[in-house]
Amino acid sequence: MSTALTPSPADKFTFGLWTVGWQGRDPFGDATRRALDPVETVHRLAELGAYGVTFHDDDLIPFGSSDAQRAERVGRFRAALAQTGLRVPMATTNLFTHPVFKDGAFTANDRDVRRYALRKTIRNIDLAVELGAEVYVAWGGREGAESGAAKDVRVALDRLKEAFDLLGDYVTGQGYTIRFAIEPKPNEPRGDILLPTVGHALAFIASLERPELVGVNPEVGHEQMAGLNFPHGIAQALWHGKLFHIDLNGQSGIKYDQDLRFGAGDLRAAFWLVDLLEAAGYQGPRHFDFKPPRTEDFDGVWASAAGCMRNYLALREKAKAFRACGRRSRRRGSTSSRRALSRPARSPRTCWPTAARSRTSTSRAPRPAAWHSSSSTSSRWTIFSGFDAGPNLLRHRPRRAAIPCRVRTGAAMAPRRQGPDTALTGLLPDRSALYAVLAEIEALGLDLIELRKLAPRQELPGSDDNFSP
Ligand code: 3MF
Ligand code: MG
Ligand code: MG
Repeated sequence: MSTALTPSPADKFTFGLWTVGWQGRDPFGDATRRALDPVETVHRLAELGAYGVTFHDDDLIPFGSSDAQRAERVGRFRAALAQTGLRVPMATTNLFTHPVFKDGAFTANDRDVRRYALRKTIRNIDLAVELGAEVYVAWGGREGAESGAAKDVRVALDRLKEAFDLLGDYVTGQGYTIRFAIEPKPNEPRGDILLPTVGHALAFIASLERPELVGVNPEVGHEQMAGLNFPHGIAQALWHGKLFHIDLNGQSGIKYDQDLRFGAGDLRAAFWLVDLLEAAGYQGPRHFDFKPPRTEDFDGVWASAAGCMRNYLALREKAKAFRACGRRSRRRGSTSSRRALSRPARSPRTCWPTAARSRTSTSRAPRPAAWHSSSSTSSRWTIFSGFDAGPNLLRHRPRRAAIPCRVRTGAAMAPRRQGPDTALTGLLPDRSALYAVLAEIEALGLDLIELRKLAPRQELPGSDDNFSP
């Protein structure tokens, strides 16, 4: 098999315990497969070349377990992770299976249920952080209604906001760096679910007390169930700097949530999705939330998990070939290239507003999915970039003492002193290179304050007049 199609941990493929562990139960039929031991899952996924595994609290620790049973289950899981090197980049809460959540969890009309849902979530956040998770997904499958009289939607949204504000206070108070990702879904199991699409979730997040802690975890099939264009939703999430995580699977049009393996269903949308994620420099896990068909035995389960990864890699190869083809046509003078499309309408000096002047304007700057501003940053950065082979400047002004410049991206940016600042200059050949630099800044825990594009061959800004810290 071609190595390009052989998954390795560097590809960052992850699977939920509940995916390969799905026993085939559906609204009309019982289980067709036995339960899988999470330890077995960890070993099998590692053998297949996955990077990590994710879980709902109840996937790992069956609901109602005693403290001793809990400790034993977590201990065995931890040991399997240590043996295989598999990571746990994300965890989530099951707030939908137990009958207590029949009317919702964070938005249940019964206050005791809301309080219990928060307690259950907080308990699992503690475990997620212990296991090294960076993202905590929240899918509100029961937050909805079948009847207009059953829920006051505006009050329910108040309750949802209260829940995320409280969870944000909790993780901040604990000193955790974990961030939340809301997973939208239009319906199923409720007739209508709150925050049904990526767009609804993005608008909701802006109303929170700590919006920087919350992003989205869109799922292919969930948007496609509503007939929406998934890559467009992802592009907008990236544009807002809110793609904290992603659920990959397949769906054949507007019907129930099929959770097919990735690449099945709308293959064309899957291609554009992979092309987008790769071009945007998305750094997060490629997480599969799929269901192996209930007609399959365990050979089929693992074959379909392998198929998800192989399909992603095949589409990644196709996207590379497609982009290489674009580069060749650009050399022949075509204007229908990504570069041409990314050329702003406004003049180059003003195309991305200065974040330092208006904090909200940072939302307009392209950034890697993992980028977010952090209050614990030690330095502030300015980046000037000219994709059109013009000069580029990445300028860094330490708030306190100067820190060594450690940004070493393929873009080969050279540090040089400019008065009190350290500037990095170099050519960024394209947006991907810029995203790589931004990702590195993110990895260093620094705060981006300005992103500005220069005109081709425009002089590098030499004076502080061009620099607005
Ligand atoms: C339902 C889902 C969920 C979420 C999961 C993670 C059971 O359609 O997609 O899977 O992804 O709860 O938050
Ligand atoms: Mg689904
Ligand atoms: Mg999902």
